[in-house]
Amino acid sequence: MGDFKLTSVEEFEAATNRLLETGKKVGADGWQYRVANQTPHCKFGETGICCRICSMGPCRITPKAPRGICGCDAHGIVARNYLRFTAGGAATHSDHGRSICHTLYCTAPDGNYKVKDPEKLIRIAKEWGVETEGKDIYDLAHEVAYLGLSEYGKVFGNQNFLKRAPEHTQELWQREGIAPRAIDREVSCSMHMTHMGCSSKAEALIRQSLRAGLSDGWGGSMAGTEFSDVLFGTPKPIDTEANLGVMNADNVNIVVHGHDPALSEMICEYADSPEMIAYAKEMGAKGITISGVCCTSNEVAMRRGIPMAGNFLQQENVILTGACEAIVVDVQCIFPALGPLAKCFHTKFVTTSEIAQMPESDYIRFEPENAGENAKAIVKLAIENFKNRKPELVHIPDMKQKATVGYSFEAIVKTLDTVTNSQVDETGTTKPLIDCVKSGVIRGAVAMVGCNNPKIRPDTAHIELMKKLIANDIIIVASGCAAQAAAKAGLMDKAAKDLCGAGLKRVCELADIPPVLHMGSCVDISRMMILVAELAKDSGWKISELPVVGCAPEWMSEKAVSIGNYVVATGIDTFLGVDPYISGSDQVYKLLTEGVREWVEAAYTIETDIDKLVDRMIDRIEEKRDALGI
Ligand code: MSK
Repeated sequence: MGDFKLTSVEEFEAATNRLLETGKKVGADGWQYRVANQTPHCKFGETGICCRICSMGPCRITPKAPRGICGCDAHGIVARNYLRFTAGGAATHSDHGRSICHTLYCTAPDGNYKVKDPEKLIRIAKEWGVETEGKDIYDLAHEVAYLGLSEYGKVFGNQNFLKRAPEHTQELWQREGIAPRAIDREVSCSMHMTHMGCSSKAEALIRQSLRAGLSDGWGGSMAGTEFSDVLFGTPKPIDTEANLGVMNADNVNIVVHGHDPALSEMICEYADSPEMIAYAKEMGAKGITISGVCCTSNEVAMRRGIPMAGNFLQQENVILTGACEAIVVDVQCIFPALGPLAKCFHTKFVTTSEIAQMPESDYIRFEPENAGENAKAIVKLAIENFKNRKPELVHIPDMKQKATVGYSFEAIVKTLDTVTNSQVDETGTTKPLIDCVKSGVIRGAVAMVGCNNPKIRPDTAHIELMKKLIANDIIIVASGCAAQAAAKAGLMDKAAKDLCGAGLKRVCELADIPPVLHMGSCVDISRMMILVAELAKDSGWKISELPVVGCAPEWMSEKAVSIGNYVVATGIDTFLGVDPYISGSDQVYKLLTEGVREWVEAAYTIETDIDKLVDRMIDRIEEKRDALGI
């Protein structure tokens, strides 16, 4: 096993505690203290039975008051809240995808953004019936981007990307009336259905939750992923490092945080320029280190090998190191706490999007047209801030692990082909992977996704579940903050193969992969949908028959609920470690954990006991194998 050792959650916590000590010296706040102030949480909110959709309330359901003022019961209230939660997530992911489409529309050979993967662009154009012959690649980019943008408000028909699903899945979606139409329509329709005096029937509201989720996973998120690849390149395996130790005390540290790679790509480009490096040296630093937090980090790690400083609940830690010259954010999952926290140090908190504007930040609005000059201005701002560091406050935990990341669908197919084929063909298929599953060398796969949530000891669920799954020969594909948890622990180091069962270990050796494959950011769960769709087509099995499950053990955001809905609606059983505020209605609970199986051949399992959660996933995978007779 050599010198390889996982980093434990206890070690993560010791590092955080040391940083909180620095925070105390400067009067800094932290999420750990705010959680203490906010708990116990309101039981009505927690169980989903508080309704504040109109101004007659808020109404809260109790045994003595079983209906709100309008007469809506607990089931209607819980289901309406659930649908609104989903719509929030679907809108957020999809608007990210829309912004990427806009960036693609703004590409030019001499512009800020260019087409880096023309083959993928041509592939999508052909898939969408766009003539490609003899066309200039930028004209094609604009045409496809325009079509992508039109998917948000298309007047008739369903999402274009649905045709990528196996026919059986498409038939289920049509049969159940959940094939998503225009993306914006599904979000609007969800808000309309939940308005006072519209739907209060749980079944109708849950059905729309699945449709809104599908408009995200097979619509907006898929556009976000595919067009990001066209713009910045389709990820391939690349080595990087993870955890706070990637920051460098001798260098200017710039941390990028959020989700949209359009900003971070440009920051990386300028920070790497000889001009900026020379300027940093002039200002007394040895160089410039860019690192990332949350999904922006996943984006630049996968394409550039930029190190990952941490995941969601570690965002305050990067400032607490006292060595962060600037934390530059785009959209989503950014704590408003960063503004006041940055003021306790010399750190510049730079917001860049009109979608995510926060007090106590420097707002430098980022658009495709000014991306180059503004990225340069931000990098300069950070460099000039180096001199304001307070050396007595600087402490970077000496903690990082090696990780190999960048397993896009294309990269997985190509890499796993090497397990059974010495001659890898140009495109590859998923058949070698299916053979591994059929023979039992790999028992199945878990898509591990989602955030951190203070309700769960941060990262514990991710790491403990992954350890047990790989020991049982179950391969993991991971995205979002779950992926970063794995990377911080060391589970994306190829040496982690020694923690696997004999079968998975052999596959890792032959294919030269870690047992946990980094598939990207939150929107990249669409890559996982493409993977299962191709596995189903190549194997002749239905998606719901594959020994594959989804899991979000520490999820917290509305986006995660939207994701859960499209993963279930695609036919993949999904396991949650945090309750989505539905325990106040046995009807809604039963629908989501059993009833939807009749519609889409999959359902949720909600289990807050992590040991039970992992055992139930393994049991489910083995049940599916038995049913297939493999
Ligand atoms: S960043 S949505 S905390 S995964 Fe995508 Fe992490 Fe969850 Fe945000």
